[in-house]
Amino acid sequence: MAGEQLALTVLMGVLLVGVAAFLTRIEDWRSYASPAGGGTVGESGYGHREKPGGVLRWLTTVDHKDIGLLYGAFALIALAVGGLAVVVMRLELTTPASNIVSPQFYNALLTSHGITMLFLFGTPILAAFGNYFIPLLIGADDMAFPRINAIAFWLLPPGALLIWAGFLIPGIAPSQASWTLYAPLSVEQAHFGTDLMLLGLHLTGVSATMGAINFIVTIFTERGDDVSWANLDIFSWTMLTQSGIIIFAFPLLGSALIMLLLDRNLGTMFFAVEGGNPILWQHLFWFFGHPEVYILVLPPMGLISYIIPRFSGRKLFGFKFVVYSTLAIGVLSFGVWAHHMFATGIDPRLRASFMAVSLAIAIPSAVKTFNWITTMWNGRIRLNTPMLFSIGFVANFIIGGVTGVFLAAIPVNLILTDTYYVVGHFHYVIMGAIAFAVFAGIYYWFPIFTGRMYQRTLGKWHFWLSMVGTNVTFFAMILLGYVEMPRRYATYDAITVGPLDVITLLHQAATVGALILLVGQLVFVWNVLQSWLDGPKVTDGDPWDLKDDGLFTREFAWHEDRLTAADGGEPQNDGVRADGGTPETSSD
Ligand code: HEM
Ligand SMILES: [Cu+2]
Repeated sequence: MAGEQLALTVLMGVLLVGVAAFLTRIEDWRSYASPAGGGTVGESGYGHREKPGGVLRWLTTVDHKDIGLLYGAFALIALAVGGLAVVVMRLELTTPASNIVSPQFYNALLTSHGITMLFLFGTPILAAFGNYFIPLLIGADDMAFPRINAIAFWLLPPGALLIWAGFLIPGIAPSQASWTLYAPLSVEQAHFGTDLMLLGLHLTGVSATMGAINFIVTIFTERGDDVSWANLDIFSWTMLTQSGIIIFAFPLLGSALIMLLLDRNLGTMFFAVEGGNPILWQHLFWFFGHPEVYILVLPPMGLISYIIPRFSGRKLFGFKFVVYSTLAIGVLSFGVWAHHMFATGIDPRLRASFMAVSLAIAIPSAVKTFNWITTMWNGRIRLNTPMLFSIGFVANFIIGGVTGVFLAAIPVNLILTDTYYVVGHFHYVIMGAIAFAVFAGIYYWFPIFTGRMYQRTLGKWHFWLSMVGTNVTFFAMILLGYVEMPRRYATYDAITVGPLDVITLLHQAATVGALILLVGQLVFVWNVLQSWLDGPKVTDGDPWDLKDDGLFTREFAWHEDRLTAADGGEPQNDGVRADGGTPETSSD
C-alpha cells in the first residue's frame, strides 16, 4: 500500500512539473485563444468545412456538433457500464443469502454504479444535447469557446478510467465507500481504488465546470440578433440555470474531494472522528449533492417542455412560469441540503427550517407539472416515441416528486431514511424521468444528428418495456421501504425488521423489472445502431410536420437548410440564417 501511494505521489509530481514546464513554454497566450472566442456571430474564422477524416477528426474536432456526439457516445457507454453493474447486483438480490458475488464486490459495484450514472452518464448526456443543439437553437455558429469545449470533453475519458481503475487494473482494490463517500468509512477504508476514484471525480468536476462556463457565455453573448431573453427557447433556459448551479456546486465538491484525499493520504483530520468532524463531510457533500440532483433534472425538464407542445399541437402553456419556476428551483436548490441529514442529530430548529424549504421547492416542480398537463389538455396529441417518453416522464416524475415530499417531512423521514424507499424515490426521478427525457430527446432529434429515421415500432417497444420495467422495479422498492428493508445490503438473510418472505418476493419483483428494463435498452441499442447505419434517409426538412401548427423551430430550419444545400454538406447560408433567422420560427 505504501509503495502504491509513493508511486502515486511521484506520478502526480511528474504531472505537475510537466504542466509547469508546458506553461512556461507558452509565450503568446493569445495564440491559444480560439478564433471564434469572444467574436460575434458569423465571423468564425476556422473551417468546419476542412475537417480531417477518420479518427483524427474525432480527436481534434472543436465543432460543437461533433463534441455533442462525443459526449453522447461517452455517456451512453457509461450508461451501459452502470446498467450492467446493476444487473449483477439485482441478480445477487434474488435470494436472501449471498449467491453470485461476494458482499465486498457487491459494495464495489454499488459504488461504481452510483458514481458512473451520476457523473459519467447524467451530466455528460445533458452536455451532449446542450452542445449539439444550443448553438442551433440560439442562432450561434458554435459555442463561445470551442477549444475549451473540446478540453472539457477530453477530461472525461481519463476521469472514467480513474473511476473504474479498481475494476480495470488487477491489484487495485475498487472503492466500496458508496457514491456519498461518507466519512469516517471513506477515510478509513484503505482501497486504493477510492483514491483513484476521487481523482477521477475531480476531473469530471473540472470538465463540468468548464462546460458550464461555456454554456453561460454562449447563451449570453452568442445569441442571434432576433433571439432575445423573451423568446429564448425553454431548453436553453434550463441549461443556463443548470450551468449557473454547476458553477457554485462543482467547485465545492472539488474542494471536499481534495480534503478527503488529504485525510486519506497526508494525515490531515478534517473528517476524523477524533479531532475532526465526519458530519462536516455530509454538509459539504450535500451542499453539492442536492444542487446536483437539480443539475440533472432541470435540462430534462427543459427537453420535456420543448417536446410536449410539438406533439400537442400548441405552444407551451405558461412559458413564463416555466422559466420562473426553473430559476426559483435554481436558487432554492442550495437551501435544502440538510434534508439528507435529518437522522444525524443536527439541531432540531435547523432541521425544521430545512424541512420547510424542502417542502417549498416542491412548489415550482408542481407548477411545471401542471404546465405540462395543461399543455396536453384538449391538445391534438400525437403519440409517437418522443411524446410517449415525455408523457412517461411526467407520470414518473409525479411519483418521484411526491415520494420526495414525503421524505422531506421529518417524522416520515426518520422512519424511511436509509431504506429502499429512498432508493425508489430517486430512481423514479433519475431513471423514470431523467433517462426518459434523454430518450425523448434522442428520438426527437434523431433525424437531425443522424440524417436518418429510427424504426418507429422498435421505439414504441423501447418505451413500453422501459415504462413497465421502471415501475415494476422501483415501485417494488418503495414497498420494500415500507417493510423497512435497509438500502445498500448485499444480503438480507439476517434481516429482522420485516417479514423475510415479503422482502424476498419484492426483491425478486424488482429484479424481474430490472431485466425487463435491460431488454428494453437492448432494443434501444439495436434500433439506434441499425437505424444510424442503415435507416431510411430523412429527406423532409420538417419530419415532425411542425409547420402545420406553426411550431417549426430553428434547429429543424438548420436541418432543412442542410438538406437543400447543393452538395448535401454544410449549409451554404449558415451565416445568413445565424444572423437573420427565419420569420416563421417559434421559440418555445
Ligand atoms: C420534489 C422535490 C424533492 C424533494 C422534496 C426531495 C426530497 C428528498 C429527501 C428528503 C431525501 C433524503 C431521504 C433520506 O436519505 O432520508 C431525498 C433523497 C434523494 N433525492 Fe430527492 N427530493 C426531491 C426531488 C428529487 C429530484 C428531482 C431528484 C433527482 C434528480 C432527487 C434525487 C434524490 C437522491 C439521489 C436522493 C438520495 C441520495 C442518497 O442518499 O443517496 N430528488 N430526496
Ligand atoms: Cu436533496
